[in-house]
Amino acid sequence: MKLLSDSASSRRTGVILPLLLAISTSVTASTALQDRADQFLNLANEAYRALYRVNSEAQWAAMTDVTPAHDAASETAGKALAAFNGNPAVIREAKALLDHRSELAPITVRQLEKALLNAAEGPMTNPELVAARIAAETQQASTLNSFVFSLRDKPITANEIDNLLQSSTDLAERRAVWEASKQSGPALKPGLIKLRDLRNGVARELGHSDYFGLQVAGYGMSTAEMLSLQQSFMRDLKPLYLQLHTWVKHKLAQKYGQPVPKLIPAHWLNNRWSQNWVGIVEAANLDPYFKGRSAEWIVKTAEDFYVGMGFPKLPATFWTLSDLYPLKQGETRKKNTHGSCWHVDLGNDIRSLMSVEPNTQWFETTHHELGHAYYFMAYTRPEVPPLLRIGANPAFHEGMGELISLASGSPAYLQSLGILPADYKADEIDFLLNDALANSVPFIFWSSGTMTHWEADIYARGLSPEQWNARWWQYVREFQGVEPPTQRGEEYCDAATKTHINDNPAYYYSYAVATVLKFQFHDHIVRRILKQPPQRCNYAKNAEVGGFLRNVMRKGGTEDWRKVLREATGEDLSTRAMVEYFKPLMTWLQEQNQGRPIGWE
Ligand code: X8Z
Ligand code: ZN
Repeated sequence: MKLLSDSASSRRTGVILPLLLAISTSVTASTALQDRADQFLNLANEAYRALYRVNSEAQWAAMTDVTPAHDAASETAGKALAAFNGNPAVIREAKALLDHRSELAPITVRQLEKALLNAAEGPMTNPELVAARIAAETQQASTLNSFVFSLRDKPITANEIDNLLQSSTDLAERRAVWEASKQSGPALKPGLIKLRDLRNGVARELGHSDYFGLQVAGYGMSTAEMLSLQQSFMRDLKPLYLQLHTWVKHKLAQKYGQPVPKLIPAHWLNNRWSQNWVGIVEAANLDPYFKGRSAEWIVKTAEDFYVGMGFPKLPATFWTLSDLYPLKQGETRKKNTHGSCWHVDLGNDIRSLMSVEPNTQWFETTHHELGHAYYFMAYTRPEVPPLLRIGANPAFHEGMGELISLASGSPAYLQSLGILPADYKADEIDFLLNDALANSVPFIFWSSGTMTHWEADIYARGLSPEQWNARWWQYVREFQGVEPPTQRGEEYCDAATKTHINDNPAYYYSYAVATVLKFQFHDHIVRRILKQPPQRCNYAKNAEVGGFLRNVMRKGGTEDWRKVLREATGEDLSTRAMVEYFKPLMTWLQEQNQGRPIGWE
C-alpha cells in the first residue's frame, strides 16, 4: 500500500512510472497471497492447537492407565485430529499456497510445509485408511503399554529387568532375564505387520515414497541421504568402537570367567538391547551413591540444574499432572514404562511420564526428559506459531536433554551435590570410558546401525515379515558386534521389544544425530563460554550456558536446522567434536588392547 501512494507522488517522472507500476503490481499480488496465507494459517494454527490438545489428553490417559475406555477415547481423539490435519481442504490450500512459495515469507512457507507433513500422517483423502491406521496404532500401544513380562512364571517389571541385568553376575540368570525381556515381541509382531502397511499407505497418499521417507522429510532429507549420513557417523567412529568392543569383551570375559568371544553375547551386557554399555567401568558407577536418595529428589535435582543455568522453574502443573514414579505395590493400573515428555496443549501444560527410581539410569533419563520440557517452554511464545512449536529438527529436541545429561555427570557437579564424597578422586580415563560406553559410542552403532537400517528395510524396502528377526540379528552382529545367547528364529520379533519400533516409528536416527549434536554443542560451550577442558568442565549455575541454549531453543522450528546449528556453533553437522572428545581415550585403549585381535570380522 505504501509503495502505491509513493509511486503516485512520482507520477511526473515519466521514466520511473512504468517500473514502479510493475513493482507495485507484483507487491500487490504477493501481499494478497501473503494475506491469504496469513488468514489460512491463523485458522490452521488455532484448530491444530485445539485438536492437538484433545488428542494429547486422550493419549495421556491411555498411556498412563491402559483401559478399553481410554483406548476408545484415544482412538476417537486421534481421528478428530486427523479430520482436521488431513482435511482435503487443508491439503489443497497448503499446496496451492506453496506453489507460490517464493512470494511468501519464509516462516509462512515453514508452517505450510509442516501442515502438509501433519496431513500426511492422516490424509483424509482416504478416510478408511486413516481410520484403520489410527485403530491399529491404538491397539498396538495398548498391547505394548499393558504387556506383563514374567520370569519363572512370576510377573516382573521393566525396572526389575533392568536392575537384574545391572546387578546379576550369574550368566544363567542373566540369560533368563534377557529372554524374559524379549517376551513382548511375538505379542507385538502381528500389529507391527499391519502397521507397516498402514503407515506406508498414509505416507504414499500424499506422494511420499513410504513412511520412512515421510519421517526424514522433516529434516528436509531423502531416505538415501539420511542413511548415508548415518553411515558416515559409523565410519568416523568405527576405529574407536572397535577399540571399545575389544576392551569390553576382554573385561566381561574376565568378569564372567569365560573365554574371550568374537562377538559379545547380548546377555553379558546390562542393557536389554545392548544400546548403552552401562555398569562396566566400576570406578565410574554412580549407582551406590544414589542409594538413600528418593525418586522425587532425582527429579527436583534435575530441575535445579536447569534453573541454575537461568531457566525458569517448571510450571506448577508439571508436578500435579505428570506421572513420574513407578506404580506402587498393589496398584493394578498399567502404564507405559518408558520415559517421555509431553507438550499437551502446546502451551504451559507440560507433563512427563516416567518410572523414576534413584539410580544412574533414571538420573540421566530425567535430565533428558526435562530437556524436552525446557525446549517446549522456550518456544512457547507468540512469535512461534503452534505449527512450529517443534525442535529445529527432532534431533535438536533429543540432543538438549542428552547434553544436560552429559553435563550432570560431571564429577565436580556431583561432588557439589553431595552425591560423590568431597574427597572423591575422579579418574579422568574411567569417566571418559564410561561416557563413551554408557552414553555415546556403542549407542551410535545401535541407533545409526541396527535400528535405522532395520526400519529402513521394513518401510522403504518392504522386507518380508518372515525375515524380520533374521535381519534384525544380522544387523546386531554386523553393526554392533553383538550376538544373541541362542538362535532367535522368526517365532520371535526382537525388534518389536523396543518401544520406538511400535510407537515412534522411523525416528530413531534422530537419537544418533542428537548424540553427534550433543558433542558439537558441548565443544562450543566448553571452548567459547566456559573456557574449560571438554572432559573436565562444569556447567552448573552458569547462566551464560543457559542463555546460549535458550537462544537455540526459543526459535523452535522457525528456521532451518542447518542455519540454527551453523549460527550457534559456527559448524555444520559433524562428528569432529565427538571424535576429539574421546581422543585421550583412544590413545589409552590402543595401549590396553596391544596384542589383542581388534574387532570381530
Ligand atoms: O527414548 C528415549 C527417551 C525418550 S525420548 C528416554 N531415549 C532413547 C531410548 O531410550 O532408546 C533416550 C536416548 C535413546
Ligand atoms: Zn527424548
